[in-house]
Amino acid sequence: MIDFFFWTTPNGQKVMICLEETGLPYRLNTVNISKGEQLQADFLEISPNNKIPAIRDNDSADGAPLTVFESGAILFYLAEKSGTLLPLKARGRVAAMEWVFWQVGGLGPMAGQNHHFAHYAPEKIPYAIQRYVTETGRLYGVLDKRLAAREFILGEYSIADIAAYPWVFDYGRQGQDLDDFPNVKRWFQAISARPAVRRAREQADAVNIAPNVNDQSRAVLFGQGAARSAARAS
Ligand SMILES: N[C@@H](CCC(=O)N[C@@H](CS)C(=O)NCC(=O)O)C(=O)O
Repeated sequence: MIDFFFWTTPNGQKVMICLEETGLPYRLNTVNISKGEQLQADFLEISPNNKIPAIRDNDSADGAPLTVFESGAILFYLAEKSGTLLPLKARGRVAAMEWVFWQVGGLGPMAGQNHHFAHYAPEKIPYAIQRYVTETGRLYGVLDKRLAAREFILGEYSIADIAAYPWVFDYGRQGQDLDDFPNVKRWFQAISARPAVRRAREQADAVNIAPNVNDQSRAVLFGQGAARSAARAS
């Protein structure tokens, strides 16, 4: 059994989809990041960067519980454990690394800042909003080009698609129009129709339908800073 530490965000959704696709048995543990549950000591033992998602595999290969934080690392771990969603040959594996790293280092952080400045920041800063809407659009364009000659990012459906999909899910909130990216649109519709993806969405909606952003959650999520990290560590 895998313990899955989850909240209903795109990064949490990636791992939820992956678990549903692989069929690996798991137990859902919610970590309400708006209330600061990611800062509790037992969670920090598993995820020292105080972020979801994280997992603990209680049936790891060597028999001892194995914890994994960072969504990209978790996707690779689950794909390898299940023997699915990852190409077997070296070239395909390299492409999987390229596109999962592209998502965790590019699409995720840029779309995340896009959400932040457009929807969560207490003041509207036009330059910041424009900067991240433009960069998100550029990344959609990169994905669109990649998908022009392929059904999915690596050809076959894989963890590269699972990594990117939840970050495209909110395209409207990111100031993007999928009609500008026809290959992304086709890809998005194909993934949205997958039963595992639907199950993952239903589970997320059952946990938390409305995003909970208020002054208190803003203080928890956006007021951490180095001083708080140091205080926690001591
Ligand atoms: N690079 C990390 C990012 C994870 C992340 O940003 N998680 C957010 C939710 S999507 C979180 O837990 N935030 C809580 C916090 O910052 O305190 C990953 O890919 O796993």
